[in-house]
Amino acid sequence: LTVEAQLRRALERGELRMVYQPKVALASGRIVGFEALLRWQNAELGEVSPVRFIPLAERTGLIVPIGAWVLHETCRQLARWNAGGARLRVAVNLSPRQFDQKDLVPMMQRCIEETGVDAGCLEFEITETALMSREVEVDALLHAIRALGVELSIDDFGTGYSSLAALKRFPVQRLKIDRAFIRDLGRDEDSAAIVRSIVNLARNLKLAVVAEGVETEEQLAILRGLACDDYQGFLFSRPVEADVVPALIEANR
Ligand code: G
Ligand code: G
Ligand code: MN
Ligand code: NA
Repeated sequence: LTVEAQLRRALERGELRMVYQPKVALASGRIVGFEALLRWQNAELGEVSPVRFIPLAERTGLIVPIGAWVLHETCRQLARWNAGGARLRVAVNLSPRQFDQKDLVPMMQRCIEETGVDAGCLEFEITETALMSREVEVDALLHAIRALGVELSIDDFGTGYSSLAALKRFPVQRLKIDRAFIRDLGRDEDSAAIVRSIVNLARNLKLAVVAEGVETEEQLAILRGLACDDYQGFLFSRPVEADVVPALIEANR
């Protein structure tokens, strides 16, 4: 079987699962939420990286049923984690191919209703490149998604070409600084200047700002000095299996 044929069967065979990477408030060190990340374990292919199969899913349109499964599964977990009154926020990645799905917003609404998740605790991450490639139509779609009560963040920020006008107009609540800039923090001064500029830009636009790919204490110290809100990265935790999440939260209290 080709990889595509294998991917077509992955859903019905139960080969997909979500893992969750904590996002932590810089000031308090508390877990504020997670990013949900898709994993595919196949008998023949082993564990296939999303870097490989997400583009395939996008090309073939499989991202539509897979994206619906991702959202339903994540909402189901989030509703359970928050059942005791917690208000963890979980972010799901949206592919630009899903923008073409006619019933995208109704599908999202169904997920929220069926799982009973608090929409205010759900977030979608959309890459800056995806947003800017189709600025005009995307605008209305973002407003429709936002009207569900969910939050929106711009992923991999700093790698695309957002106009300030677009940033101001899009109904987004958060910027995620691309990890390429975080990687070079402490190594080159340009990266520190870029990160500082993004944090200031977010402040001025009243957006929250998250650093991704934090791997060292040095990077964390620099981010703290810049008053970045939250961070995510291997330094705190790699993405973990769903059943590990409650213990991780408990240990972080
Ligand atoms: O999990 P990992 O860090 O290997 O992810 C690699 C890439 O795959 C990232 O760009 C991430 O955004 C993307 N990705 C992971 N899970 C999902 C998902 O559920 N949906 C979409 N559209 N992209 C995902
Ligand atoms: O593009 P997106 O931000 O959705 O990508 C998330 C990806 O980043 C996942 O594949 C995740 O495994 C990866 N990731 C998360 N933390 C780190 C980190 O500290 N270092 C590196 N190199 N990758 C990370
Ligand atoms: Mn992401
Ligand atoms: Na990212």
